Amino acid sequence: MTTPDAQAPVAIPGFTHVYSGKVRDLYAPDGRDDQLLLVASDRISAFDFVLDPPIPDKGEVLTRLSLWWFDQLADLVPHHVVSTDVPDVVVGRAVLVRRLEMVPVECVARAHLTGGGLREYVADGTVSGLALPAGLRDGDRFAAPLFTPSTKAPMGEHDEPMTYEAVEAEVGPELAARLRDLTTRILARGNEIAGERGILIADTKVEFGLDVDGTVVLADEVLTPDSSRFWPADQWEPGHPQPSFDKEFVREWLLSAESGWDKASGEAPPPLPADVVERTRAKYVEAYERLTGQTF
Ligand code: PZK
Repeated sequence: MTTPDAQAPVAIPGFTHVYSGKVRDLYAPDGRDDQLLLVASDRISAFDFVLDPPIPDKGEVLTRLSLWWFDQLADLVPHHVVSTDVPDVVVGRAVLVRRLEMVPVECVARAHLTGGGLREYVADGTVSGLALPAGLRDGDRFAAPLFTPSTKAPMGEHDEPMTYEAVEAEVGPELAARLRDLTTRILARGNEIAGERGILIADTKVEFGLDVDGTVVLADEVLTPDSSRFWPADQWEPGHPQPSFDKEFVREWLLSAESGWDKASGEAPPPLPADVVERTRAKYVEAYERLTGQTF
């Protein structure tokens, strides 16, 4: 007998489940092919594992944050949201969206040097093939956000960095230039706003689609802690890895002796203790409230 999955996608009347990522689920409305229902679960991932238990309200916090950002970005780019009038079982954590032809490139922008960008810089002195000055440290800010696209790998595999020329070859030079311009502007705008509220957005991944007349539309979720690295501005100190705004307690506990987990074992991590779950929930709510100025 197998253990029932407490975090499996729910049945939604009038919709058919079509796909699940680590933390989100996608449904199609029965009888129409021009829309999708995007559901943010309370699942959380760390070190490439989906953890147990879920973080209460995470899906709703991230959905509301993403909706708020779409509005902040509306003068830069149209977005895919049609309605938040969704079935009761997913109310608050789902949006009905326009079904688009998705652009087959992960559009990443980096405002700070860290993660995969840092690894390339240390190896080659470049980020996404662009030569950078010597002596940059983990966490340093670039003069302007860099476009560092990657391939869309199937789930379970890792996205691979793509050069800008590879994006041009994939989608054509005109669309490639539009994706670069939009992705870097979205992060620049995000940081203008977040900076005033004590949060740095080190990098972000956005997805675009094309509507029926070829207009580039911002899809998926935008500028959430799941799609971006949020750092507390008051603790920013280049030269070492920065504390993660949302998953700091999760990662710290998993790597501590207390969890009994060995990251190198390949085994699934143990269930998170209640206080780690509660403190993590509080960080998502804090990010939402600081950014939007609204009470969750
Ligand atoms: C689409 N994803 C990723 C997101 C998942 C998977 N507006 C759209 N039109 C067509 N396709 C997509 C979107 C959007 N957004 C997004 N895959 C397809 C994804 C959430 C949950 F399981």
